[in-house]
Amino acid sequence: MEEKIKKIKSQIAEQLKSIKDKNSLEDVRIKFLGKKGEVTELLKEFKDLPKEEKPKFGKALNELKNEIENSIKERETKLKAEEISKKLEEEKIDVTLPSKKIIRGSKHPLTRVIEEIEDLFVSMGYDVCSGPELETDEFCFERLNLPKGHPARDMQDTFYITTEYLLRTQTSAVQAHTMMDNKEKGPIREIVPGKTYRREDDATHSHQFNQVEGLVVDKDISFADLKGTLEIFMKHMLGPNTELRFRPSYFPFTEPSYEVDVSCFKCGGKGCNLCKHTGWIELLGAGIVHPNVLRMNGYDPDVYSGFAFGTGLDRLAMFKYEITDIRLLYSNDVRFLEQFDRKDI
Ligand code: FA5
Repeated sequence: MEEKIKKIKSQIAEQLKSIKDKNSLEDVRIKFLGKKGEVTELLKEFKDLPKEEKPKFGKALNELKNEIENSIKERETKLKAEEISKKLEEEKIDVTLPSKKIIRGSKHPLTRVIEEIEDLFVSMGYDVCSGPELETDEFCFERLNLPKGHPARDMQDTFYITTEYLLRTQTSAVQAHTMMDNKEKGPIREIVPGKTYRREDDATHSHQFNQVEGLVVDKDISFADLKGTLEIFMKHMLGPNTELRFRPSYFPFTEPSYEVDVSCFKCGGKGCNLCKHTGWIELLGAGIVHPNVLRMNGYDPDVYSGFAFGTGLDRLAMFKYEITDIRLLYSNDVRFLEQFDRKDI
């Protein structure tokens, strides 16, 4: 019996050393302590021992059983610890590695230009207004002194939905809405940035583009007010040395009408590729609101006068950022959009 106990002790120590997982540990437990295990067999043999040997081997067997149970428990605890540290090792992250670069967007050049214009005019007491892009012939043309069949309609061909509904060709269409909606027929100071549409498509003309309209109606509004306002507007957008040149032109809704050129901000008026060596860049249409337009939209032209102007925002953005093809503004090419400063997002 003594020999057997010794042998089991050395066996168990040896076997527990090579245990790698819970299942093999359970196998060892069954091998020694299970129903037919080696220690259980010894306990059976114990019954047949002579009486005088029983106390000695009873104690030894009990000790053996406790020793095996403790060793298995100890091994189990170690296994668990090993498992945890293995898992931690696998999940280890190197916090010193550089992080993934977050790609931030940048504001579209048109958005920049629109926001810049809005901030300026709001600071001068103007409202920022909008109107429908799907417009009626009445508001886009008729109420702007362009009756059906008027030859000036040819300058602005558009997309007709029906004979009455069309995609507006100019933000001037909102002029009539504002005058009609103003029930008190009081003063108006508004700018209208928005999308406009024409049947055109090339490097400087797009079928969809953006304009900003300006309208002021009040008593005693004169050409001087228009000139001063446009000077502030253009100097703010293109630099303090910008000069303006008013050329007589024709728009049915203003009289007199002007096309307004700005001195080339790239060459300062000396002549360069941008201004086609003329020193001037054509940027705005403007004029004194035609009495017919005031009258048709509920204002008495003997009491009120006004000025209006309109400019293409795409063209303004193209000049400001030296963009050569208008289609780049609408092609959503990230390489193009990325070039604009991100500081002020
Ligand atoms: C007008 O649209 C007038 N409503 C402007 C106006 C307002 C005059 C108030 C008087 C009083 P015009 O057709 O010239 O005018 O267009 C104004 C600007 O829109 C042009 O100078 C140009 O910058 C821009 N524009 C016109 N067509 C296109 C197009 N297809 N693509 C891009 N920009 C365009």
